[in-house]
Amino acid sequence: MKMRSLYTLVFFLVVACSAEQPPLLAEQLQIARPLPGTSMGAGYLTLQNNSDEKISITRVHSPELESVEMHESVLEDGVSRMYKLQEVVILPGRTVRFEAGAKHLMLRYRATIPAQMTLHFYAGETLMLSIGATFED
Ligand SMILES: [Cu+2]
Repeated sequence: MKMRSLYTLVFFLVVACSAEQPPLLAEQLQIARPLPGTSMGAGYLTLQNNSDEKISITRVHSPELESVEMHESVLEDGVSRMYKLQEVVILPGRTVRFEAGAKHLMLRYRATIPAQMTLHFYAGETLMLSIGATFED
């Protein structure tokens, strides 16, 4: 995947919780444009748990996209496969990195690629984090 086509900018961070310090922070968001002829692209970021309780992300949703899944790439007998994750647990004070070849967001686009998108991270029914992204070019 070319780095040139793989870039986004975070333009806002909103936390749904009323806590003074956001329990969950996102950093280093990078979203790959879908490969030509496909509707799928990967998303990478770091999630940091600033709270003193574990956070279990069970769902990611974007109104602008067809679907978002949490995936993990695993090397099995020399072949890279990816699996859907039902949850990603972030322990208190720790970070979880979504990156190439490991955990990642799998974004399924609609026919039109949006210039901007929002991603909502849920722990059960609780909205933990909303981030917005826009393609830079
Ligand atoms: Cu995937």
